[in-house]
Amino acid sequence: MLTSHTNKTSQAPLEMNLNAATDHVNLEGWMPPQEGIAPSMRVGRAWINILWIIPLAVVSLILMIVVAQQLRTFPAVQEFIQRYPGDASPVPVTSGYPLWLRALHFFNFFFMLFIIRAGIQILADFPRLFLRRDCTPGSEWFHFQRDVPQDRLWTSKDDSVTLPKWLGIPGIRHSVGLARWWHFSFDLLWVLNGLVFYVLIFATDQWRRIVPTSWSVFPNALSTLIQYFSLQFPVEHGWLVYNGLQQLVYFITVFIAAPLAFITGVLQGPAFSNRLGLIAKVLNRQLARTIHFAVLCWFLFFIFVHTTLALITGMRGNLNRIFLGINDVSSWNGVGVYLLVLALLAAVWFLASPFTIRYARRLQKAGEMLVGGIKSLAELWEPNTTYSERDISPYFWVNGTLPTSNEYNALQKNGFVNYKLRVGGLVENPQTFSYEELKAMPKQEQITKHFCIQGWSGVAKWGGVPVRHILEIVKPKPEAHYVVFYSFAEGADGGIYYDVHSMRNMRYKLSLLAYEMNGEPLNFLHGAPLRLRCENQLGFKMVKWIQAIELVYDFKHLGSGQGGYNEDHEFYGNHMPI
Ligand SMILES: Nc1nc2c(c(=O)[nH]1)N[C@H]1C(S)=C(S)[C@@H](COP(=O)(O)O)O[C@H]1N2
Ligand SMILES: [Mo]
Repeated sequence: MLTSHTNKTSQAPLEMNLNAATDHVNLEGWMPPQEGIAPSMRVGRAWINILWIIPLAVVSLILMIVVAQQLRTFPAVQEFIQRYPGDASPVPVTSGYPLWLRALHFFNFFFMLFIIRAGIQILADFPRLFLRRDCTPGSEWFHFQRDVPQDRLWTSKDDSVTLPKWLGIPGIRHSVGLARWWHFSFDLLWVLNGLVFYVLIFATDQWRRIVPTSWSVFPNALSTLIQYFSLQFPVEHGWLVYNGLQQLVYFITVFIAAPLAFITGVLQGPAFSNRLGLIAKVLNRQLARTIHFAVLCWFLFFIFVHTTLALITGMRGNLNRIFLGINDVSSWNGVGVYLLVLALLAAVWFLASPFTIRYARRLQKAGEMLVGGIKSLAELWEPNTTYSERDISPYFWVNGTLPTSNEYNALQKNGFVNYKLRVGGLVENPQTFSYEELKAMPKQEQITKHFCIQGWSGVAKWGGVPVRHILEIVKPKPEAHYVVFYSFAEGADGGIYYDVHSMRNMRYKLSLLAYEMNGEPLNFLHGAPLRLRCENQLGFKMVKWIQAIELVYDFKHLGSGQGGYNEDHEFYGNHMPI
């Protein structure tokens, strides 16, 4: 039945020019590795290697110890510590460390390890952080990549760097597609885990451990801080109440950092950002990305301090509580379980990257099953955020593999006067449109923000024909469910670049076949003569150098059947509103 829909279309030959990809990462054909530079941060005009933080932290730790020990010799400080010994809550928790709490604590940590590793991999795909949405090279505040070369075309793919396999997942260059499946799938599990945690702590008395109920939490926190730094630790009653410092830090981690990670995560996606207007203009993608990174730093700091203190302030007691739920300071059982858990985590840690490379397609499919549907709910929301002329970015990154065919070169040479856009497939009225005919159609202009999967963004003004106008002319048949865009250009791995969109997305007001950018004819690098704009999707779905459009019932027969070139070859998802 499928074939009856797909045969005899005018694009049948194009379909043959697609190529199938392997189901694993073929390391020979993959982007060659490229090292970055030490992560550096801008301070004024200078770039400072952030690894200086390590010696700086050691020196400040020593200083703080000296200061705290001095402080404790003052009678006023001693009185203060006596008055505020540390414990923050007047009401003790009576339910101990129930199994659900210990399980959620473990899963939280387990998910986070992989979320963090995959997150760093995503960052390495565009290893610069900006505050403003335009990503002009040189205006970043953080990077681990050299300055953008001025003497050659430097695409955003060129910018990606390789991470060690033990750090990133999967640790190969430009593997954002695969890293995102880990990141998003475990995000979903982490969010669900966190929601169950929120519900259960308030359904029981566990919330008292981490939610301050009295202003005395602040003097108690200060007092505990002095006590920790002076190396005479406060008396622990962790089974019953946490001290002020613990309470504040846990509260920030659970109720501020975690929700902020979620919010700044989804705001980096085009569907939310291009729908939420003002919010997205203030909390633009790059600011959201920067805050997302700051939250990562907080979590890394927290995990380090939390585990260090758990081990140095009564290791056996702490581990018995959190692993076994018993209030026993002398048994070694908790330590044994902890070591077993560490061994398990280490095994999974080192298997994650090779597994991802070997079973890339399965990972893509599993991720699609787990989060694909939920993510694509965002597409029900028509994108409507547009910008004004003065928001247009001074710099707009270029991405992708440029067209090189003789056919394209010939068309380009004489200004596309012989260009013919073919629109066929499951339509009542297959058509070809010349460049002149397209320009004579009702023109729409829109100033919108572009979101590349790698992390950069930019605002540009696009002028062209709304896709819905073309659809009205060719009249889709009822069984046309998807719209395929074929490029003149090949993809990085050979075979022509294509992508598949849902009918719904193509009917949205801002879906545009653009032949102008910023008031000028679309130039070669940005997709001349025609490129797609679909404002609730990531950039890779917006095919440049379009040669034909085909309406189809399904896309399983195209390429490797994943719904687009990068879906086939780089294991991206087909719906990409986030
Ligand atoms: N034909 C073709 N279209 C393509 C690509 C490509 O490689 N080939 N890259 C995509 C990606 S990943 C992005 S982010 C945008 C970039 O558009 P720009 O170069 O105009 O910024 O084009 C998309 N369209
Ligand atoms: Mo992209």
